Amino acid sequence: MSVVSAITGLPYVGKTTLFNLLTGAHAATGSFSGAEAETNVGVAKVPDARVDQLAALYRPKKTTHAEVMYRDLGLAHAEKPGQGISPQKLGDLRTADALVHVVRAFGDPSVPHVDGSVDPVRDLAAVELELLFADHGVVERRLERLEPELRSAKGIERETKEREKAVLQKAIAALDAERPLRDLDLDPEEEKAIRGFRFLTRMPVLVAVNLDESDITAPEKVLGPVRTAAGAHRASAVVPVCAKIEAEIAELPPDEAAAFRKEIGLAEPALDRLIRATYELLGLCSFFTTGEDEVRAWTVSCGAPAQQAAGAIHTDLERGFIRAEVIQWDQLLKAGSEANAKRQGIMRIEGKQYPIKDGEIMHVLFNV
Ligand SMILES: Nc1nc2c(ncn2[C@@H]2O[C@H](COP(=O)(O)OP(=O)(O)OP(=O)(O)O)[C@@H](O)[C@H]2O)c(=O)[nH]1
Ligand SMILES: [Mg+2]
Repeated sequence: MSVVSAITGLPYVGKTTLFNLLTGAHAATGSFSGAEAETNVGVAKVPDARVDQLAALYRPKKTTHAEVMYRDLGLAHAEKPGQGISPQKLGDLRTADALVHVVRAFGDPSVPHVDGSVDPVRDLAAVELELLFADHGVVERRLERLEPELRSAKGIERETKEREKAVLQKAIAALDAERPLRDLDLDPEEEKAIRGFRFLTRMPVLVAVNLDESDITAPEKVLGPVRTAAGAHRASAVVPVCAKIEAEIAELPPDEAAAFRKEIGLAEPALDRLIRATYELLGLCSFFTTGEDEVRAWTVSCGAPAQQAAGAIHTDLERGFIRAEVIQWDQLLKAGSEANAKRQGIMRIEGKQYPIKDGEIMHVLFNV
């Protein structure tokens, strides 16, 4: 699986600047046309030093990092909530795995703010409200259409629709109270009944707080209130970024970039922080396949059964899965080679149900 993150937020908060920084793209910034512009699409390589170390051992023909796809889509500054997202952008949002909300915390007077002042907590609430309205509209329309359908439905079909109606009523009650659907407790059956709607307020949210350069070394003053606001809801995380300066740094050669980061007090690139938070938020892990041809990282849900994880590589491997040879990446590095690891008995044989862990190397034996 390749993870898809949708970058959203009010106009002119630094979404495209962040997108460029993450994906190495050069999409136009500062044009104030994000809401009308086409969605920018780009791919970020997931930084993973383990992959690089494994590549140094195997010296493969090809080294492939995992990827996260980013979509940069603007919201219009709506007079009334519910008018800010165009239908096409709604689709781009709904089909993502996670949202990245960019909120502006930088003061720069040369960059206008649509609401006249810098207030990341207010902006966060404004965007949430916009998403709430979008979901509310979907639930309302579906409930209206369900009534006549229910009158003619029978048997199992009727039961299914009754269940859908009950969950949608729970949903609308939450939305009426301005609670995002992430906060709704649903059992697996209920979850299944509404999964297809891909509600925006049920998606995990990463709040990227676009800081002033001067706040990098002591960001909590700014981040604290955002953490409190975001933390009031489930499935959310807060990550500081400094989009403009970090985008400039990302253009430098790696050693110069590292020196510059150190100088201004940034411990690591924004990409590393954002991707780590995304994986944590979505409960994702990486496992590796290794060999002379390719060393490669794959993304799966943490604890996925080995057979299902094999499906990330190829459906044949899942279908014809027999067993897997598994070892933690650092144990293999310590052993120096797979042959040594086998001799030492630290390369284990695992079956279909084995829950894969972060950092494991897996060789799948299969037969189709
Ligand atoms: N000082 C400062 N300016 C920034 C920062 N991030 C972005 N900007 C500036 O803010 C303006 C808007 O940035 P964009 O990245 O285009 O913002 P956007 O959210 O994509 O805007 P739209 O797509 O038009 O809604 C540009 O002039 C950027 O250079 C930052 O961290 N600090
Ligand atoms: Mg933009």
